[in-house]
Amino acid sequence: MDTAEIIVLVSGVALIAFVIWYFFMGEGVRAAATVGATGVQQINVTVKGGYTPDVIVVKKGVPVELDFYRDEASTCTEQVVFGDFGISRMLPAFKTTPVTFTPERAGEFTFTCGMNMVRGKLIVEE
Ligand SMILES: [Cu+2]
Repeated sequence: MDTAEIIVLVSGVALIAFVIWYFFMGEGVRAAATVGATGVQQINVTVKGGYTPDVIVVKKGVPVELDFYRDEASTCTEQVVFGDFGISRMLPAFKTTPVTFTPERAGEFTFTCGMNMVRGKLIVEE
């Protein structure tokens, strides 16, 4: 093989890897909150260039505690906003910040960073 063939081969493999990553990761990570002994639906969310999980399923009328661990110092994600719930919180880097509220209506709600760039979805079920 000469250099040109190697370059073609390497970029082909990289493209395939990207396509696989795109289709599997593009769907996002979905998680349901678990109800603890205190009756609160708790879930841990890692903040690093996005939210993991980025689709969170909770039940209506039950208090929710989302514990955001911000695993980066990039200013993009320093704030999380739940517009539909009138909530906005600063997330200090490398710390866990709890966001608590009780969803009183079912539906799909978007939460974002302060610039509306990084997004996640909260699904409230009946
Ligand atoms: Cu941002």
